[in-house]
Amino acid sequence: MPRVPFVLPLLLALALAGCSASPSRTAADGPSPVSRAHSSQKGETRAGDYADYPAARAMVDRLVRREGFQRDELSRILARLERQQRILDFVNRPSPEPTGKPTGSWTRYRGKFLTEDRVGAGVQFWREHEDALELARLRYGVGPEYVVAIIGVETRYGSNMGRHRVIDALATLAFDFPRRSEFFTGELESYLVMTRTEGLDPFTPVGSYAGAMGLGQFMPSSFQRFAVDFDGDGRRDLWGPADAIGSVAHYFREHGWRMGEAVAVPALARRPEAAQLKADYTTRYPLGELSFRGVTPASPLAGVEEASLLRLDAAGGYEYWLGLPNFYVITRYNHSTYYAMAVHQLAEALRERHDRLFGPVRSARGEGPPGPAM
Ligand SMILES: [Ca+2]
Repeated sequence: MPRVPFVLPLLLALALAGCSASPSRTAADGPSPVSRAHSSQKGETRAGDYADYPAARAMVDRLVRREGFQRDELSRILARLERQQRILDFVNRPSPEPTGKPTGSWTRYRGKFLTEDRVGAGVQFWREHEDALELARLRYGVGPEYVVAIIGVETRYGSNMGRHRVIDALATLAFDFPRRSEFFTGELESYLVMTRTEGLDPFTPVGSYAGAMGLGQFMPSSFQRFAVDFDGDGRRDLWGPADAIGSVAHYFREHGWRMGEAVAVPALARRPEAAQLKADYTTRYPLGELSFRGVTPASPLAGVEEASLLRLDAAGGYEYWLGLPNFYVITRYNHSTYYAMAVHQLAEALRERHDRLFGPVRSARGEGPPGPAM
């Protein structure tokens, strides 16, 4: 989700999505069982769970002052917000202690995304939206396989876009999750601006537990900065495939995607000391230093002088890769080595399957002339 500085590993998000069985609700449904339980514990009378929160009132002041909102309009919205205790329970639960030993976590993570089902559905999505994907390639210089892979990992091509009412999710994390309150308060403000701009009822959209929306799971601030109206209907609609495709490609371009360049290459680690080297998408090693430490690319890397060292905790032992600038771009979507590698490997599987079935249409690996900027 651009997100998307996402606060938790996607795997945990998936776990929550999996246990989120309740259908999306509307305000007319009344308080959720969770909110009601919370309110009765504190003996409160419900008038919106956040109507009297100082932080919520301060947000109203800012939106009135900076964005020209009507105060009474915002007060009516505050009066309908519902705390989502389930989200708080999820984000506050203890994370597992790192053991420092291989656990095969990458193999399990990869297995969720690199499935026959997800590759097949991705190629179908690609065919259905070929025109928009081709336009995105020309305009932003991002190959279709990476746009499709992002949408595939985020929402399985739009089939699982989340069931949480976005405004409640954002308010809950803004006002009841201190560690990230600044971030989510900003997102809630961006959301209210977005729904006003787009003419949406702020209580209608549903998304992830963190307020990520649509096929590409954009956070509201990313909507403001990177969403595009790609089908020309005058609206930026994250739930519409064409706008989602254009917006994901635009996000990549703005974060420095380099058309046609490699993303990551497998590496060989010839000495056990490799396990001691710091390894994740933020690292930068000159290839000469890595070679000195026994880590070399499995195939020649022309024109590359430095790379990130990536260590994947695969069943059967660590797997090493070298991450290139495009790999880092994928992590701007979700700050996780595993996430970016799953996107990369799904993209490669999609490209291979697509080209085998339909031929390498137009260009391979997103290569081609850059189009005019929007
Ligand atoms: Ca549109």
